[in-house]
Amino acid sequence: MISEQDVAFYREHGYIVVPGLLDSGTLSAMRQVIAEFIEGARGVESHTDLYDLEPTHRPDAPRVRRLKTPHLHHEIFRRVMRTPRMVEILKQLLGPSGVRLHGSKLNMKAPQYGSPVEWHQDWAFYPHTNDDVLAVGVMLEDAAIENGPLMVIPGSHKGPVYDHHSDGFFCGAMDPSCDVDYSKAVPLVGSAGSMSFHHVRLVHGSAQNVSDKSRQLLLYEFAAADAFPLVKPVTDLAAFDANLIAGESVITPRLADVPVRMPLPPAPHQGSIYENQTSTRSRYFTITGEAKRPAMAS
Ligand SMILES: O=C(O)CCC(=O)C(=O)O
Repeated sequence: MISEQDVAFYREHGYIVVPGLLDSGTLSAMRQVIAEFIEGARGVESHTDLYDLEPTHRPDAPRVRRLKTPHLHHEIFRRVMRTPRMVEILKQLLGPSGVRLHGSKLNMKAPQYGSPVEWHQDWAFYPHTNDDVLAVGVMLEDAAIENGPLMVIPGSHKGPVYDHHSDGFFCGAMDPSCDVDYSKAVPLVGSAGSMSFHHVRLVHGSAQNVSDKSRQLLLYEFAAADAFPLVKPVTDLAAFDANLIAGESVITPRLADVPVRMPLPPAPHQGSIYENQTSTRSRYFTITGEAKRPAMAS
């Protein structure tokens, strides 16, 4: 449980960081599993249902940018997704109807070349019937200012849904010249085992990792049980309900007066936010050094 002041902070600013939610045994077990997954990318030529690869990836020198939907690929991610202390916090933040997993991803930022993520709102990707929806960032390694932590614009979850289009197609990135004051960005830093919670409408992004320290961030997207997705409408209730981690099945979506801009027509480059964002016309974060050079043979 978090305090009433913490809940009020989340409502006001759109995020909160809670330290020490994951124990060191679980963290090291996850690191082992992840190392095996990364090694499994050896020989892989291009993106798959599991791997999103860095632009400098080579089959003989694997560079993995993301594990897609890790909870579908290993039991440990399904277990962590039900961490009791995290679920209690989700119930506090998402309200009484219950909590449902919407999706998961494990973003890796390897030293020197780990890719940036352009400013965006998750809401632009997956609007729901109400915005009691958030993402939990499980820090699997220390997140510090130098290794490309998630950064957020406090209070922006109360503002508009920004245009994430380029040349008439969704591109999953905001135009850096829009009216957001990026000087107000707050880095969500913490030691391994901490978790951040950020509102689905909060503007956020992160820079390339140019440090010598890796940054792995496991993201779970959770929605209130009565928030129904607008982009891929529910047709299989049993499959939908299988993702409930608290509460009961709901077939009466709660409709809130929320601004929605559909991610349509779809981005020309599919597969991940990194791929979607390749079609943006102007970038905020620079891509430098190692991330630009072809990978060296190991
Ligand atoms: O990994 C990061 O730093 C940003 C992740 C993010 O915002 C996303 O994948 O939607």
